[in-house]
Amino acid sequence: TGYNIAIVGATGAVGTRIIKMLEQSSLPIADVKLLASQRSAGKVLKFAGKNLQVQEAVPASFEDVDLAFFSAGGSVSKKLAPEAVKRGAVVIDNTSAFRMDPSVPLVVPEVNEQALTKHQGLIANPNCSTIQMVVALEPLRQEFGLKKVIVTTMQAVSGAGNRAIQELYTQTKAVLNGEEPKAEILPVAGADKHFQIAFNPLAQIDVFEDGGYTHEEWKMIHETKKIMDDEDIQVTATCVRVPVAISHSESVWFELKQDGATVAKLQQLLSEAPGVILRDDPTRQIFPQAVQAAGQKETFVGRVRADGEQKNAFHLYCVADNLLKGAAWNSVQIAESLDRMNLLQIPHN
Ligand code: A2P
Ligand code: 11C
Repeated sequence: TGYNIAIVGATGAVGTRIIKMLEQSSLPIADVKLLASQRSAGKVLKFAGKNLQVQEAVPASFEDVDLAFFSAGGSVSKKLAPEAVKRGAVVIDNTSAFRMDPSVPLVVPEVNEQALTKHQGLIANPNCSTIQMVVALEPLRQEFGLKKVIVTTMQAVSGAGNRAIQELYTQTKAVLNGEEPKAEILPVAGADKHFQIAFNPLAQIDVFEDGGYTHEEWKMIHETKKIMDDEDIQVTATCVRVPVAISHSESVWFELKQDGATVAKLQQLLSEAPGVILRDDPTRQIFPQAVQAAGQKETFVGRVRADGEQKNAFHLYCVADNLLKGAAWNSVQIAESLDRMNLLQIPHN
């Protein structure tokens, strides 16, 4: 016995990794259905050694599905996730479509697994840059309380999908060959202007909102408060796209509520925290690196140090694979939590 599972966006940067994470998962699986757009219908992908044909995602695809992972963009989720729920599936949505809906739990299992108990068929997976930051901050918040966070991100192009990875490679080759690099996707697909990402960090991820913040920055601010269930945490963010294929890196300044924290105590808490690997030893040049985090499920944390000027304030640097902990692994981890907490329907025979 096991669950009938559907993956919407199975051909994408995140979808292909959901396939991998499910292959490695202890979740009981009866059947897997790979869904994408009409363009990919008929394409063959492997699941656990078996060839599976990709099908076009339509409402009827979700008949008999117990668990559906969505990672095909917000508009696809808005259209099809309610259709899946209507047909009895539990949806784990990796897009921003439903994240701020008060009836939808926004879950990072290391932080707020218990929020799953209130699910009504739909669960949202947070934005990749938010997830790794809250994994790193939660053990410190548990011990000392969290007052304020100022984060600057260095985000990999894979956050914008497979086509953005291709764009980085093609532009890099062009620049190295002395040719003019063509920009067609970043910073935001479909926007009026596109800019070179090769050898050129871009301080725009997603669209600009009122007040000069980008939507990515808005997500980090509001998702953090929702996941930590504390509207009083002060959060502000600057999100930057860098010419890296995989893994987001973040410089995080934070102020704790209570007195008494030391660098050694914070390092100890991080070394014992679920989902965290502490990589912090300046004497041996040890700190987290994007290339080392790529392909791993954990959040790597280092450079823990005191502000030096302000009491109870510290810095840390965290790095995680944006496609795994930032997306595919966090989603599959949510499914494992649901299964363990008996929050999914009885599996099919
Ligand atoms: P397809 O391969 O058919 O275009 P990425 O994040 O790497 O850009 O991937 C996006 C994923 O979302 C792909 O699997 C893509 O499928 C899927 N997708 C895009 N548009 C739709 C749609 N209208 N319906 C279903 N899946 C879609
Ligand atoms: C990026 N964080 O790096 C984005 C990708 O809200 O799920 C994920 C967007 C989201 O471009």
